[in-house]
Amino acid sequence: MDKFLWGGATASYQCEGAWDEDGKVESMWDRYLHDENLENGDVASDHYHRFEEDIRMMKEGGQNSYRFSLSWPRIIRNREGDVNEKGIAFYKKLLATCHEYGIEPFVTLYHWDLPQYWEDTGGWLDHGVCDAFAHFAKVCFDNFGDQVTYWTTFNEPKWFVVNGYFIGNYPPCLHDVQKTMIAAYNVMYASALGVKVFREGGYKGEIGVVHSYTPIDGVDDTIETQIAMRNADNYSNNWVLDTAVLGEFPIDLITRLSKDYDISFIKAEELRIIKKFTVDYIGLNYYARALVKPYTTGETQLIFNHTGKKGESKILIKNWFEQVKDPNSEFTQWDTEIYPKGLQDGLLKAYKKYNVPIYVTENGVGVREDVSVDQVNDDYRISFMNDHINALMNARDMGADIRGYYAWSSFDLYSWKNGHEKRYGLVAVDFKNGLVRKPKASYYWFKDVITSKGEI
Ligand code: BGP
Repeated sequence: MDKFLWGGATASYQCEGAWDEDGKVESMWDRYLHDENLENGDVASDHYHRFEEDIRMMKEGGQNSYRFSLSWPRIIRNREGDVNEKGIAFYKKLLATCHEYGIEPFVTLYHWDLPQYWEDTGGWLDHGVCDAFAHFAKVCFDNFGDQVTYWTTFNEPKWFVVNGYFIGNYPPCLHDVQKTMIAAYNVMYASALGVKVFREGGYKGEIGVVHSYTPIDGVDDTIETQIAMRNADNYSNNWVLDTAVLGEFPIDLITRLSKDYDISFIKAEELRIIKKFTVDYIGLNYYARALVKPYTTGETQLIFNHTGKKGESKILIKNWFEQVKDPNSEFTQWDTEIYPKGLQDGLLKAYKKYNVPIYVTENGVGVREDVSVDQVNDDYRISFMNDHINALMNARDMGADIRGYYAWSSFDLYSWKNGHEKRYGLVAVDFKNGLVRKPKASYYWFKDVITSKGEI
């Protein structure tokens, strides 16, 4: 058995900065945040220039892996698919540095920074983007295939599709069920195309998908609640995981949607590709579960907390489900429930259903922190990670094939729409003071955990 992967995760837009350097073109997030005059990732953690220091700190922190994403607009210059050689050179250098320090790269192709030249014609609503993604994937496999063993097609299809097209808090900021369905379909088809290119090219290694996993619990065991739970599971999990692993969209979900919406965009020949090219593993990002109950009387209300003022979030979908708060649970300033047991239950459930290796590809807690001190004493993060790592180990002891754990995030970085003050890092980045890096207490604690558990 390969070694257990221990590390941290990041994403290109959230940490690299250098937003227009060395031939990188605009991404949809560059355009959106600039146009809206919101805090952006133009500089972020400046990982583009400081990756050597960041990777060295990973090594010194006992980690053996680093999960990060490649920026499509840094690698492909235009709709014709021309390659930016400077972008390729950057990632080759980054990957070589990982290997120099004995850090196994775990590489995501798409972590939300779609090139603006695709967003201009509808982004994930434009079916042409699927083949463009396959081309981008091939360029990456061809150029980095000898440096990478672990590939991920997409980070969290559910999160960027639902937030972008249904809730409307991420670009392109739509509230449109029909468009949400089309974007979701195109993303899952593009993911299968990525797997197809990988298999047909005979590249070495494994390819998977990373999902924002929300295990579902119900408030009681009535049949109405069980229906609400199934609805919530279809909304949150099944359309990504069933499709990527089993090769099928959940048929009850499609049947239900087909009553009110047009599903003629689903093509038989594309369903055959989805069925044939399934993933080797799943990456599960776990922040919290959802506790749900039926919701039949009021209107749909979707409110996402981007301010860090407790109590703002709402997910109520008419005739589907309502997400409620467990009065016995603790919640973060951003309304995320702290519920480690959900990770244990969720891993066991996912392994039983899908029977493929699982990596916990993100887990962490976002808080405001004063990073001007010599060392941030983030005991809340230590306790959060400790409880979640124990939950992972329990699931593993109970038979689930779990092969890695990644803290979100390796170091402080930009948080989508929240700016830089919602911090998750094991290493503090002082954004107001020269981007100086300082390990937090959790970094040293994590090192001890890795050393004591070893290559389990
Ligand atoms: C996941 C994303 C990450 C990261 C994390 C924390 O959904 O994959 O990119 O941002 O969540 O979320 P946030 O920054 O919104 O608090």
